[in-house]
Amino acid sequence: MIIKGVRGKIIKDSRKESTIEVFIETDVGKFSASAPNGKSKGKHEAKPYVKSIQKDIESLEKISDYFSDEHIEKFSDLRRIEDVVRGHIGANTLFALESGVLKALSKEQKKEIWQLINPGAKKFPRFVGNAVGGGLHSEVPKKPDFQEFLLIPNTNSPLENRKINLEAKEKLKQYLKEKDLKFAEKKNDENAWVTSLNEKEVLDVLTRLNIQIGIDVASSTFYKRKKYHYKNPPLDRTPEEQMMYLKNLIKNYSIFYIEDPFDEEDFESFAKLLKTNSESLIVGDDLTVTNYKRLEKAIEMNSINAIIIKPNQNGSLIEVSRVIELAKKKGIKTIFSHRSGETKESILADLAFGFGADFIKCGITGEERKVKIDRLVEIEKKFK
Ligand code: 2PG
Ligand code: MG
Repeated sequence: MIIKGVRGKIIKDSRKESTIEVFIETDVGKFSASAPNGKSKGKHEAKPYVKSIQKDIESLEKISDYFSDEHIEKFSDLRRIEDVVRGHIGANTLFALESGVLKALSKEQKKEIWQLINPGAKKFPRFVGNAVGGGLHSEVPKKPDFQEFLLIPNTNSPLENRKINLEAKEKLKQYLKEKDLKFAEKKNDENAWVTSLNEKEVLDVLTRLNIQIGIDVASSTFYKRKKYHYKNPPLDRTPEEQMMYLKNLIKNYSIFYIEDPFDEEDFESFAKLLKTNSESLIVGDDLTVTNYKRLEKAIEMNSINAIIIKPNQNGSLIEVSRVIELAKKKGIKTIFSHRSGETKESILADLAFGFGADFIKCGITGEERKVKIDRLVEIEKKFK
């Protein structure tokens, strides 16, 4: 497959913020793909754009002619694209570009995108669905300090996963109405329920559902000057107090999945928590930012037993595949994840399935989340 030209365009994500869509013209047709946008970003994530979206678009157009020298035949040939663009574009632009290239390749070779990664893929990821939200993703004055309350049905069937989470989210609406007098049926950035309850109260509500529970503490967003600053209710916790608090929550609510329980630099506290709570998933997101070196450090220090994979935290899909390979080799579970600002791009589902992810975190409702869930259901149908 030969790329004849490339260009970019600014589009709006689900939060109405600007992101990039990349268009490529090839000898087998025209394709496009877009990248999502994070809000509670890790400090060590790759930069989404070198200087700005507009500047990345201009750079893409300047190097557009250089792609035609490269014959792209398989997933690993993306390396050649990366050689051409190195230093010229940021992670979001690169991810959108490589996604477009995979779409073209899939058309040329009459294969599904996931087949380009692993033609023998057969394991479906379990869903991690954001049902109730707080933190940076919910713009109301009173809310839980934790960013996400997640439902993780215990099934590998996307069809069943989708059904269970949709029904659970409807039930939650009722339960929240009963418990939260301020509940207004509003949804946040990721289409999760907005509530004025605090995290303990939300967890009380969630336990009524009988589904495994996860939380994304996103704790770097409220860690300053060596303390975690809670607002609901107001209380500052030292890292030791944070440890005690989380251990109690894990025990009292049988929490199965805990993402970013400590600040993004605190590999040690992650390790202490994992030591006593290895039956739960201790998940790195801002800690590891889909970065090979940071995963190596987390492995060396025994900080995590699960890692969030967000392709646009890194940009390079070749690097993403190295990160996954290392995680798998070390028995670390992988969770492919959307961003809080999403687009109607469904490629995350193909990547998660192709790479044999253990979980996929892509919300429960909202058009931008639904396309990814539905794509997994579609892949599942082909196996029946
Ligand atoms: C997270 C993500 C997605 P953001 O923290 O896990 O849920 O949020 O995209 O804002 O970084
Ligand atoms: Mg996170």
